[in-house]
Amino acid sequence: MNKFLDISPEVAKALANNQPVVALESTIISHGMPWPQNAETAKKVEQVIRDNGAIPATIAIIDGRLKAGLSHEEIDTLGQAGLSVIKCSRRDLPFVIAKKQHGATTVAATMIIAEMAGIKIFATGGIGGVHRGAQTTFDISADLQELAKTNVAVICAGAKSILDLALTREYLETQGVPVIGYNTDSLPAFYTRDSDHTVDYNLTDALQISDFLQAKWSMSLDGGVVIANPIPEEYAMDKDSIGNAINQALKELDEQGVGGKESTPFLLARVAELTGGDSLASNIQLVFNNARLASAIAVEMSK
Ligand code: PSU
Ligand code: MN
Repeated sequence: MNKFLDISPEVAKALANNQPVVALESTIISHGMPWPQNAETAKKVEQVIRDNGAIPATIAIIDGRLKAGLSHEEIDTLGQAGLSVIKCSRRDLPFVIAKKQHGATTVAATMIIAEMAGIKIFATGGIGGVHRGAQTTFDISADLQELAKTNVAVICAGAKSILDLALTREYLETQGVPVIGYNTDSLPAFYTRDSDHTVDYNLTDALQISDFLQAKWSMSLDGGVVIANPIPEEYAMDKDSIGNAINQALKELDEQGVGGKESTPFLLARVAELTGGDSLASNIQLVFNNARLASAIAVEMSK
């Protein structure tokens, strides 16, 4: 095992007994939602995973240690610290480890640590992708490169249309990353159940998804899989109002010259503010929904 990694006793025991385990990220806690809803959601999502027969492993960096499995106190620490915690993608991990700091892991960094720990299934809200205007800014999330090489399946509600979804699809295709729709032919766009884009394959139950993952990794076709699960109908948002909020947030991003790793948190926060509490409630529900599907897949994988 990696010398910087701590697997919690509960997660270690589950992995040793081939019981289902679902990884969770921590940038969604520190940078994706406001305190205290962020920590409350992080704890509730762990409970949803337990209720669905799997063991949760929230992943983060605490005092320079890679953690697979956090205590409630550690979740509170990250939630309360919010944006002051270092948002860690692949390139940030060595710094935070060497400096013995706390770090909140993005989809990319969570995949890296999940793979180190031996966890194959990871539930989150939305993945990073190719940003609008990437033709000139080159702003492409490191999540996509991680999906190209690290063997972890990411169950998400698609990607927000703060991104260029068409370019994100093209990038994933080039990198050989399959995009599975769970009971949908359309790529979900986080707050809305569909978009103008398709998925590669529509699979309709956890067993089919498990068979797909086993086939991919048995052939040593390295890399991740995006499993896109539409937000439940009753929490889906109106396309126009969410579209307007996203356009406004993108305009402010441009005006204020925000770039680099700050872009995504800036856009997430502005969209949440502009849509009021509605989008936060939807965001929380779609994470629970993804945790349920991820648990069902992890249960099938462990059979
Ligand atoms: N998209 C969301 N919610 C999030 C994120 C993205 O709808 O919380 C977070 C995830 O942690 C994701 C990261 O991995 O932002 C991507 O950041 P960047 O674009 O800087 O790679
Ligand atoms: Mn970026």
